[in-house]
Amino acid sequence: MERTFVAIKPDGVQRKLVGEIIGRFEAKGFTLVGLKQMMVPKELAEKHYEALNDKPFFNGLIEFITSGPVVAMVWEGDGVVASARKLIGATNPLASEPGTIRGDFAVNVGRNVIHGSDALETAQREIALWFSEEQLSDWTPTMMPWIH
Ligand code: 3AN
Repeated sequence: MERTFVAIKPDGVQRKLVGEIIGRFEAKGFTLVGLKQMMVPKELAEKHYEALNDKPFFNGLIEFITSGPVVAMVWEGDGVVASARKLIGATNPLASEPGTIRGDFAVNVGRNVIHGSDALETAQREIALWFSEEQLSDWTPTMMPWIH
């Protein structure tokens, strides 16, 4: 089953958007298999964003992502990598459609609330970077007869 990595950035946590964002992924039908709030070590931030390390905004991005708690998640479901990107919206919130998370809650590309893996291989890399195997629950809602 497909999995993707999603992280609510420090601005999203500061603005109390955690419940709203988790609710959108649940309502869509995806399954939460990993969740933790953490202060991000600088080394992890630099590895996560290593593809952007030649960009002029790289240092500011690392400073921002390590400035407060991040809520890191792994979501599972059919087509979840591309679908999560749709739920999240375009990188620049001014270009994100209303109805998307960034379209509804953000205006600034440097404070765009949330990250989602951009492809299947990226998702696998990011999940392995942020989570250990034992931090992920291997489950499906339908395997639990006491609620279905
Ligand atoms: P996405 O997060 O939509 O995959 P990327 O991978 O191009 O977009 O950028 C990663 C992060 O870098 C963005 N979420 C954003 O926080 C930051 N970023 C991208 N472009 C800029 C920019 N022009 N100025 C400041 N920060 C940026």
